[in-house]
Amino acid sequence: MSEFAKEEKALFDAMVSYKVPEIEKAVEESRKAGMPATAIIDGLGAGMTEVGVLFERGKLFLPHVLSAAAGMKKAMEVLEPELLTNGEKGTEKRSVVMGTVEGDVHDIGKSICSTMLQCAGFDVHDLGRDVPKASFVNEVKGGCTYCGMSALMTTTMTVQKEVIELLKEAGLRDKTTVMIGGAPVTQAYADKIGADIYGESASETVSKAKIIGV
Ligand code: B12
Repeated sequence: MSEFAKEEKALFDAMVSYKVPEIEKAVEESRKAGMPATAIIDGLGAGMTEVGVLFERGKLFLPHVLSAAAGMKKAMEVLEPELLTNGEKGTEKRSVVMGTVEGDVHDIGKSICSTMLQCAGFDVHDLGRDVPKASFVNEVKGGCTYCGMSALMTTTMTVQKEVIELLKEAGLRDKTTVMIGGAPVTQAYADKIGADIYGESASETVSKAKIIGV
């Protein structure tokens, strides 16, 4: 059992309550208990995933999801300075372009991954959401050696494959480590479209990016 099991549960429960003050309180309590910021983010992320499940089952509605997302955003704002000062300082920063693909506005999970990568010492160019395919390619041309794409819908995950094709056409595929993620994405899909890294969570993304990379 984790040293911070009590705090993990409190963070999870606060997210599921979708109430911003509850989320802020759980974050504050966890910090007081000495829980590392990355672990707090993982705890909140697990709660946000549960919010997604409850939404799908019709147990929560859109305003609840948006409120939970607002709580997550506030928590990230509070934790970010701590994460950045604790960040590992690599001798040479590896640049990553991150974005949610064209046609898709879901950006909570992508933003968590961006922050965690930044904290691990990567130079992150986060283009936001609904990012045109060409913008990923342009960032790679500009020097990013990692291309991270998030897709939360079965209708938009195909765009990840299309960007890989564009990278190939531009002769950049071999110079790029392609990372993909988002709820409908799987390792099998990553293998099928020829991505280098599949990240199920932000922490998994960071540990894989540290090992695998051009
Ligand atoms: C929150 C949410 C919204 C919010 C988004 C707010 C925001 N700023 O992001 C709002 C309300 C705006 C929204 C809108 C819509 N949504 Co919505 N939404 C969700 C919900 C409930 C949760 C998503 C989420 O934030 N999860 C929590 C985060 C922490 O998890 P995550 O994103 O998976 O990220 C983790 C990993 O996947 C990974 N990861 C993520 N990105 C990346 C990237 C890389 C490179 C790597 C390596 C790893 C990685 O690490 C992350 C951290 O651990 C999901 C349900 C679900 N189960 O996913 C539906 C869901 C994704 N939405 C859905 C739909 C249909 C829509 C709408 C079309 C609804 C509508 N009819 O208008 C619109 C989309 C419009 C558009 N063009 O994009 C469907 C998609 C169905 C499908 N086709 O596949 C879902 C599955 C709900 C459902 N069952 O119906 N939504």
